[in-house]
Amino acid sequence: MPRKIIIDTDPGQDDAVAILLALASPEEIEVLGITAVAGNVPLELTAKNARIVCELAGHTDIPVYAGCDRPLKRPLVTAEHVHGKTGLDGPVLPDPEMPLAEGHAVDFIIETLRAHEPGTVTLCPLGPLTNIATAFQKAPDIIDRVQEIVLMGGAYFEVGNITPAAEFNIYVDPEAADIVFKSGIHIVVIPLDVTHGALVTPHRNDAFRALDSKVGHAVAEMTDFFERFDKEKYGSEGAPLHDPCVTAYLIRPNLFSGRHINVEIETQSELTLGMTVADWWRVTDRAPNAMFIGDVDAQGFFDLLTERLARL
Ligand SMILES: [Ca+2]
Repeated sequence: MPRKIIIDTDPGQDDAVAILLALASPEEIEVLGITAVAGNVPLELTAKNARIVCELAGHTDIPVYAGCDRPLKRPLVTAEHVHGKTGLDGPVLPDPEMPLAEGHAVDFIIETLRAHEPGTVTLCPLGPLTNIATAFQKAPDIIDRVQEIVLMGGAYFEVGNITPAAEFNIYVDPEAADIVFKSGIHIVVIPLDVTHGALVTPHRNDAFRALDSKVGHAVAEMTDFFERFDKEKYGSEGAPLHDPCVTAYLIRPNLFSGRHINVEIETQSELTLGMTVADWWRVTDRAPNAMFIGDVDAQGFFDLLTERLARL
């Protein structure tokens, strides 16, 4: 039985690849819907980009909802410096024809969790956690119904990418992240420590291009685009592909390894706002609340990704 998921996302080229991987993997993943949130770019664009990606995958049947347009308590911080003005800079893709689904993303999350048997729906946040936290605040009864949360966010050894101390998704809405990490739900965290090991090397990007399909070319061009920024920033041989690690984890969890530890979110300090304070070395007696992933079989991940994208 495929796992039922809701993808909560702020596309973003890497979000796009994560969505494509999910839609290409119906044996393992059933996408109940996609909820857009403000993050890499403003909501209007993330809601549009999510539909562009569904159409690219030939999946206009997936409902896409627009959600929260700003963090719970703070002004929105965006990342056009990484993702470009549209959020999906790189390939030339047509504007979507499919409309947004009617209703608010938060209500879709609430109604979907209430409509399914408890413990059968997984949430996959790929952006700031605003939609998820808002749903938990509005309908606390759904918290116990969530099977698991598998999210991209945070960092321990790699520390920060938007500030020296914080990863972008958590930094943008630390109060929302705090609510999610304190929810008691089993959380799998895919931090920068992992994604910085999943670099799109020229050889790996050539493999996408060699698929010689609309999807293969689009993914290669997306990666070409944000690679420029990351290569310059990190001096690495390619850009990390963050969000697809979430959907890859759902398909092949044994590509990943980590530790069940306590993770708390800094919401007060100006200096370290949005830091994921991860007790990797278990130096406190704070109760574990997350499976914090520390390592990925990078080649296994790229082999899976290329094999699945070939299906679209
Ligand atoms: Ca994202």
